[in-house]
Amino acid sequence: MHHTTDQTVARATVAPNLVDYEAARTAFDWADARALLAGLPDGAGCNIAWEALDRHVAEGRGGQVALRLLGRAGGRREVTYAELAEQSGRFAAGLEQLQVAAGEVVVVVCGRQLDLFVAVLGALKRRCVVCPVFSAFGPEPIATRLQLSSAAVLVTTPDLYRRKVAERRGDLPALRHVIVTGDAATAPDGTLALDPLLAGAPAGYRIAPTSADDPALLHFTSGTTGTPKGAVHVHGAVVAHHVTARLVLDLHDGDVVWCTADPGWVTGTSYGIIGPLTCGVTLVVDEAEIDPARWYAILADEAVDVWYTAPTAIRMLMRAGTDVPGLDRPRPHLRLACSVGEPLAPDAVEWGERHLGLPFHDTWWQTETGGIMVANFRSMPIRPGSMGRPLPGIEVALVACDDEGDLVRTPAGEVVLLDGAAQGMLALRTPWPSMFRSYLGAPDRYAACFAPAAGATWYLSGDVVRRDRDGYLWFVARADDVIKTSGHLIGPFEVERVLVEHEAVAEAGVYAVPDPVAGALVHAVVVLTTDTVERLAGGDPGEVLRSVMAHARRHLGASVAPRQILVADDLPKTRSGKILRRVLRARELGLPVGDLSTLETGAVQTGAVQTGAVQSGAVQSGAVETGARP
Ligand code: 6R9
Repeated sequence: MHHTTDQTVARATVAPNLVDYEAARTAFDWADARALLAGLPDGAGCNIAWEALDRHVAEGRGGQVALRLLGRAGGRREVTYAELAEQSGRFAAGLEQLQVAAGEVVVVVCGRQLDLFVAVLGALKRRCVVCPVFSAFGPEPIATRLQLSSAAVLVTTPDLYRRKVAERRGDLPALRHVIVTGDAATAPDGTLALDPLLAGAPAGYRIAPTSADDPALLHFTSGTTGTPKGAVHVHGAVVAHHVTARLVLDLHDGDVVWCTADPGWVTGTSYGIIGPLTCGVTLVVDEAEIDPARWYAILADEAVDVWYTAPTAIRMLMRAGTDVPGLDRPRPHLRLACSVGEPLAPDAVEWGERHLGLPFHDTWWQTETGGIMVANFRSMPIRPGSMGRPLPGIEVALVACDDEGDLVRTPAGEVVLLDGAAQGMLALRTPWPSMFRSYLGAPDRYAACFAPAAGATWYLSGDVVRRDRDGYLWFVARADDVIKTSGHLIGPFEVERVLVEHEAVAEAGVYAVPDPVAGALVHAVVVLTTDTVERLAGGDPGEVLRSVMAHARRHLGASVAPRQILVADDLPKTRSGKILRRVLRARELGLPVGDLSTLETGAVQTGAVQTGAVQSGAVQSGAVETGARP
């Protein structure tokens, strides 16, 4: 299917949902946004799955295509709103038959396939708390999330179960049911097959009354220290998913929408499932990994109207060059391309304009915010490199930080809000519908995210940004040590913990180094226990490092494991014993260590000697580019 229409004409026929930013901001009211949703019949409350599916069926749009699933090996399958509503209802009824109660956690570890949508939306109908987990994680991060969530149910594939969960099943006493995709013939021991479960469950599931404050989604995210944090979102978050999908992604009736994010991450849930489905559009879902020629074919053949992707993917397309087949195809439908997850450099915005015929519009948000908070709207001039301006209904502030990046507090414990053009930590005035309501089992960590100022309570994002005179926001840096690699947030502690589990590793420090495509790569420095090196490898640290690398990849998965591991005699630490990851990074990059030595007078140990290095399995005498791709 090739389109010959003039691109600008086709696009111009669709007026933006947000025409005038200032006017929309002034007029906005969350009550009006709430009124865009249907609500459960008979005033029974607000349920995400109802808004995403059954609402459309009830209003006569059940025949509309909800999902267009593109198979890894080719082939495409369309599923209507009515079919997805029925299948997810059957899944909810199946959970009921298994005596899975409202409020229990259902973890979904699954590729981008139909079953994932059935399970996520079905579990929401049952009023379970859905926790999507990235299927490329290794056994360790998956087990950690199953444990921390006390999941009652896991939905996965037989293959993922065998490779990543089976051996850890004994550590998961709360896990009562593992449901695997497919039929009984391929279901491993100790699991239930999804297909017979759906076939045996009754159709016509009726969603029980659901409060907007009932927990609905659990997304694990990473901090600098400690275990991953489980951010809990409620059913009422759908108000924000919906209105931001309209105002920022500019979704209109009949649109074909492609969100490239994996549903194992928050973008893949908020905008790869919920927001677009509540708008009644057709979602393109590609099972395969990124491939430039495939992606250009999808944009053209599927007549994608709105595309939501990430800087790491855009950089990959840019790197692949302009000879890739399909880049020059006409895309008369493509009306808007948006980006999220990392800083979007001006050259990426301009590359879109030159080669796709339209610039990328950057958006900013986090797992904790649940939905887009800052954006370059379709109708607003883009300032390349800027994240844009706050959403209508969202008030931002910049909070003063000192030279070390710590928040400045008044004696009364308030933070200090900066006026006008300034740089500080980005804060959001509470509340808004998709604001996270807790970190599961960690009330202190939750409380630490908020601070009072100017008669309000502010959520502190942890991102340092600059605001220009016109209110556009520009990303500066994270205030903490978390690593964004290929758009995925990785906590250094989770990696360090696995490294030190290796018998030869006494200590480990994990940090980010910049990478032109992935944005950042995970690197590690380890201190080896000399006697173990002697015993295991006759004194050859290279051989031990190879085994540390293999250990990391086996337990963490290749997307989380360090790309490079160096050996040092010791790690730089603060007086209180915290690893100075920023120093490790500065050392590797040959950058000045900065003011840290004055901050921690006499406490920064220098002089760590590199005695070996290993990169993704190969031992190198120095730092060598692997060219390996995520
Ligand atoms: C949605 C998502 C959140 C962190 C956030 C920030 C970084 C997101 C960005 C951006 C620069 C943007 N981030 N959008 N940095 N420009 N437009 O990514 O959620 O995985 O929780 O990550 O990602 O550092 O704090 P999450």
